[in-house]
Amino acid sequence: MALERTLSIIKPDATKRNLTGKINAVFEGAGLRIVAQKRIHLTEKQAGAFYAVHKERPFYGSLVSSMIAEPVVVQVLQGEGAVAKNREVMGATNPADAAEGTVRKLFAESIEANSVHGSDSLENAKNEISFFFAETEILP
Ligand code: RTP
Ligand code: MG
Repeated sequence: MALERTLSIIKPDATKRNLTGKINAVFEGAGLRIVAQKRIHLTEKQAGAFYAVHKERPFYGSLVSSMIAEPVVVQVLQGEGAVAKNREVMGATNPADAAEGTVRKLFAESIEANSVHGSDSLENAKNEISFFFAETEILP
């Protein structure tokens, strides 16, 4: 399997509950290395652009509002097959469907306040990483 990078966001519901370290411990325990990380407060424009793919979905407005309610932690995770591995470690979008031991099973409050975002393909990962990070900020 190839060494990959994926974009992860620890969402406002989790930063608000001081869960950044606990979530990072799950990532690191699964063999994902945090090679870049910063805490930022997204603007409405940034959150709207980041989730533009969901623009027509009924939950778009509320998703954008929830993402700007509190700071988030954006990070680049690196590892063998990192994109799929991170999706596995995150668990299903709805925490009610998430497997035991996954971040969403452990920490998410609801389908929307589901604690983490993770890129869903290698191509999207590249685009999402460059949305937040310059190459010089990524230190493997
Ligand atoms: P993500 O993109 O955040 O990593 O999660 P995902 O692929 O599992 O979920 P996706 O379908 O891409 O949806 C993006 C985020 O929108 C919120 N959502 N709300 N109310 C709803 O029915 C609903 N569905 C999705 C979630 O916060 C989800 O993570
Ligand atoms: Mg998604």
